[in-house]
Amino acid sequence: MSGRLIVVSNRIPTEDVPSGGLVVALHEALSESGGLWIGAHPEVVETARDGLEDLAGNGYARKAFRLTEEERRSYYLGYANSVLWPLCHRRSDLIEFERAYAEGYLAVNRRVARAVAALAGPDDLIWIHDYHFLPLAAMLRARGVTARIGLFLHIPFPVLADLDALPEREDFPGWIAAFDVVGLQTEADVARCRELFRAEAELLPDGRVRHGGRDFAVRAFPIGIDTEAFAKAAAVGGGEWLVNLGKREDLLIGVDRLDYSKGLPNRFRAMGAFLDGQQSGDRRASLLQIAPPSREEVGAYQDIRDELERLAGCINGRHAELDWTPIRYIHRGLPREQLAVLYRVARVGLVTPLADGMNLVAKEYVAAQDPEDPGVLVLSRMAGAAEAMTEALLVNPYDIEEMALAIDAALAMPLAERRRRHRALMEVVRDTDVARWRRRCIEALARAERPLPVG
Ligand code: GDG
Repeated sequence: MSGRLIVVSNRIPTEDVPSGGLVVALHEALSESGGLWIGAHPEVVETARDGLEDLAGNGYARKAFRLTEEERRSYYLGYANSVLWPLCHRRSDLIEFERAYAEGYLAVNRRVARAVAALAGPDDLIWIHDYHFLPLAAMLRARGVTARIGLFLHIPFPVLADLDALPEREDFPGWIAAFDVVGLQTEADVARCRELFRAEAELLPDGRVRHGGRDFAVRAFPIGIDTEAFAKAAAVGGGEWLVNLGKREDLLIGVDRLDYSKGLPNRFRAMGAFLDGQQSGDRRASLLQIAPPSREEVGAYQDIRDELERLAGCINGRHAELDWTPIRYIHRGLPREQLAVLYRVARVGLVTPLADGMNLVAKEYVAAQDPEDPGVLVLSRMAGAAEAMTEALLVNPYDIEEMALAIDAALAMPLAERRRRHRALMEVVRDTDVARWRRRCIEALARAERPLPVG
């Protein structure tokens, strides 16, 4: 690679050695190639300012753009998380519009475009992450940037019909077409993206799309985790209390940011339905749900929290005994090492989103298992992960009864079948390891033809 790698993402690590799968993968990519990472400064400022501020970096440069409180509301909480997030997750009913949202979103993207255009050379690879920066490539092109620009969209590509709920519907195809490589999580996402362009662009025989005089590629790059590191962390063991937790009862585990896309209320209902069908002599099964808070300033996130607390109270009220509570719901994050061990102790991993770009928890659960005596993954068909992880027990997250039956089947599954399914799932997890994912994405971008200047 002759130029630098320039990564743009909303979140940028501020610590020396970052944690978290994606952040680690990007950190490694940049450490290898000595590039530059641009993201939002974690603290807001009084008045908007242009340019980038240097953050302490280790082996590569980190630079941050600043947001005002108003921009955090309009760009981040507003347009990104109250318009684009529900739109892409098929929840247009939860979209909240304010004129200021689109204005703030575009203004922040323009400011980032000015800063990136000022420092990007023609041989650099610009790799942009997620729905916070959809118009960024178009803005960079308008400023004459000829470098290769890639997008990786971590969330589902929107369904064509849903796009009508976007006030910027007319501009959307032009935003996407300004990238050279549009990286998506699954083949289903690729199909949705191509459907958008089928009517208004030319689909080339080599799979690329020709729109507005330029060609770009749309490809699936399923993301994964740092498999070996996670498996190792899980195998360390977590002390006596954890082992006992697993021995006393059959543990089911769920780990999700508290987000309406993750299907938590239906998961609780399915657990309730499963318990309803249990006989009094049956071994006890309980669900440990870890759901750290997320985007709490957005109304829809407060609603889901209330709903979940009500449901947990209701199901526990019906089934709990003096020495046993069937649903343990922890509304706070746990350290990563503890999560890894809990996954391993749990006999069933419940991953039942209503919509999800990929879902890394599904992969973490599989990687954490003891291959000799693995637990069972119950996985929603609506998660991107389900496209390849077909040896999980796949369920429809809207069908409470089916999920209750899957819980039953998972707890009763014989060892030989558990091992066979786990082997197959582990192959998928290894094949999509985050280091491989990152290499595939960057290679595709490096191989893309250099775009011609606009105009
Ligand atoms: C977006 C897309 C896509 C969760 N609770 C705790 C904790 N976590 C960690 C998990 C996992 C990560 O957060 C969540 O990743 P997911 O993939 O499940 O979901 P999103 O946050 O919605 O991520 C998604 C992903 O981007 C990557 O492209 O897969 O579809 O929506 O790693 O373990 N970590 C710790 N404590 C917690 O309590 N330490």
